[in-house]
Amino acid sequence: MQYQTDQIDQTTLLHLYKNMLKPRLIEEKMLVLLRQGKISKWFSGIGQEAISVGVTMAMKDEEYILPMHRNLGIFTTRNVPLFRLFCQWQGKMSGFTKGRDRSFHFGTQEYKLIGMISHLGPQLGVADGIALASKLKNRQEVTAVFTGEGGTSEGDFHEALNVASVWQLPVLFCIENNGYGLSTPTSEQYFCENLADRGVGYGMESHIIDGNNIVEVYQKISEITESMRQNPRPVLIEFKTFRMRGHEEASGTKYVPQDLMDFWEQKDPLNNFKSFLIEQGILTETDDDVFRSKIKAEIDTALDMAFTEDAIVPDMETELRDVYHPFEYEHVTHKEKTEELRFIDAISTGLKQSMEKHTDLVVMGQDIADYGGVFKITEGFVEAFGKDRVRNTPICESSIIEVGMGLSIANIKSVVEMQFADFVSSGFNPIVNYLAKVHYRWNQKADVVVRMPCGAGVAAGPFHSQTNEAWFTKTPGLKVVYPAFPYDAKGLLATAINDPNPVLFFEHKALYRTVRQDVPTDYYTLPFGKAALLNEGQEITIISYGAGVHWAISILEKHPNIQADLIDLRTLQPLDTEAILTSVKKTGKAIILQEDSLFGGIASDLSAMIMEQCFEYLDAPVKRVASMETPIPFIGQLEEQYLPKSRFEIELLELLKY
Ligand SMILES: Cc1ncc(C[n+]2csc(CCOP(=O)(O)OP(=O)(O)O)c2C)c(N)n1
Repeated sequence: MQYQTDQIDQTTLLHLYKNMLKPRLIEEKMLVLLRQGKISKWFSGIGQEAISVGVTMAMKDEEYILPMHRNLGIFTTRNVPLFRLFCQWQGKMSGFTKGRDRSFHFGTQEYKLIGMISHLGPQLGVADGIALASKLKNRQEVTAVFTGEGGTSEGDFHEALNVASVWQLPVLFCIENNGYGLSTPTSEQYFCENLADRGVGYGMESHIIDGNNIVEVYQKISEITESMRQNPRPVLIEFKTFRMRGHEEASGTKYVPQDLMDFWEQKDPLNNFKSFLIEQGILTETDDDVFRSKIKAEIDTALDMAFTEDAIVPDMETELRDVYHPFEYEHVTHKEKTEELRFIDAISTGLKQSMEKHTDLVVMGQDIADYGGVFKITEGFVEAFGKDRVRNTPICESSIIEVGMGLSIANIKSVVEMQFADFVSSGFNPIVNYLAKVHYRWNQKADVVVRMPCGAGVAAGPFHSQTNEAWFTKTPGLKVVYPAFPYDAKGLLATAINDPNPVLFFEHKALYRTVRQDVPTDYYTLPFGKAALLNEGQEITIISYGAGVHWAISILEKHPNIQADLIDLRTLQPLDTEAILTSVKKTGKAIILQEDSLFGGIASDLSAMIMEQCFEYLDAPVKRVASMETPIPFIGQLEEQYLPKSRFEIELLELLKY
């Protein structure tokens, strides 16, 4: 192996060596512990250390790195204490996830390392978000993110590279091409010669680097990152390397031809570099022995401490408390002055006032900048706040939600507009797996609001009419808001933006231009978890939200003699259970009206909750009324039949007679 060391001093060369030696020795120890049954699983990075170490040493401490499961060398080079790492792997309290997630699935702001989620791809978009924050704050910083060659087949890879290049974000995309993705060889993973060639398609500079040559990695990445700091842009690197052990230890390497193993064994990054340093007189065997015994002693001490630390004692309260980032709701009251606003205007003004209040809040979405969004909610925003903060995005829901996550890591709030709530399915993974779980996993806020123009009644067919709140209400870690009136929409949107947790904010399209109300002119907030009692009566409790509230109102207007409590839930997570239970205990009858089709919707949970907690008070079975169990049809008469409005009237009258 050739090493071009003219520009690197001897201290740095030794540093590079020691930094590779440490993860190697830790791994060797882990393999022993694995055989002894003392640890459960191990993903080996043996043979790939030069990439982790070389890149990390080329980065500045304040710059973020997003590593994968084979990047132990990144953690050790950033000097994460071994005791904490071992506690993390052992699921101990002094680890990074309180026993809630395993191996390298954690992040730490202290060391500016943002670990992966199992799904591999999402962190590529998260890196875009962190880099966007650097760019917006004019910090000359690079963000480095890692993926295996297998992970490059995921859509997240394409989306993240595309966004980074359209927005010219300073992201160093590092592909570790180690020959296999689990058992899949590269020939079954992609159909081009080099993955670096993909850079051309993104208009992105790219390089191929020998991932087993520590000097080449360090030298080239140092040059590239320095140039990226001066001239912010994304760069794609393909590191050629090889996975010397199984995908994880238990799965072995039977499918790897022996000659490949032998070939790469010769290219071992640590052994080769050691020989070179010895040849050059920079290192002696004695020095090496000293380094090794020092590192081994450090490993043994840290392991002893980690093994002796008490096991975590489960406590339900702690587990539940950590699902959400703490949020102290601040009630901002408004002055007397009001203006009559349509639902859509209330959202637009609310968003605008929040942009004024939070001066670095960023909004992102398709066509939201000069065009003002398909519903015109952000019309005029570019003039008011500029294109940095009002960002048109390519069509890439996953990536943009991941960007929101990255901004949050860098302490910037964001609001992401789904053009239609239906399209959130293309960004589903980062919402339910990244944003929803990140606080519980490692105490990181996901300060992102996803605006969801939803709902039927506008003859828009199966892909522009869904009300898909149930996809999210069942996922711990998310908050779900669903206003029915302009006043609520404006105040709740302000709260959603103040709240540092991920919030799905549903806006029913059929209400946008049909519902008007006097709305306070200035900024105000409304609390989550507080339903509105819109009508009071002794006979029955009607529970609904969104457009359902308006259907219920119109039926009550048609039957003025019905004495009903009408509860508008306003937020579904958190849910105002007290308002529901108090009302049902008074009336003894409950009917729940939901626009979504019945099975698995929130009405089913409300019904179960009422049965469990109000059984002795009930005079009739709890009734759920919802849409048909079909996709949403297009033409008016089919849609009307699908929706529950007319069935609601019949069921309500039936239940009253019970
Ligand atoms: C979305 C998703 N699909 C499948 C898996 C299972 N899986 C975990 S790692 C892996 C192989 C990854 O290969 P590569 O990206 O090349 O990284 P390497 O393990 O080789 O370092 C697979 C298939 C996963 N974690 N996530």
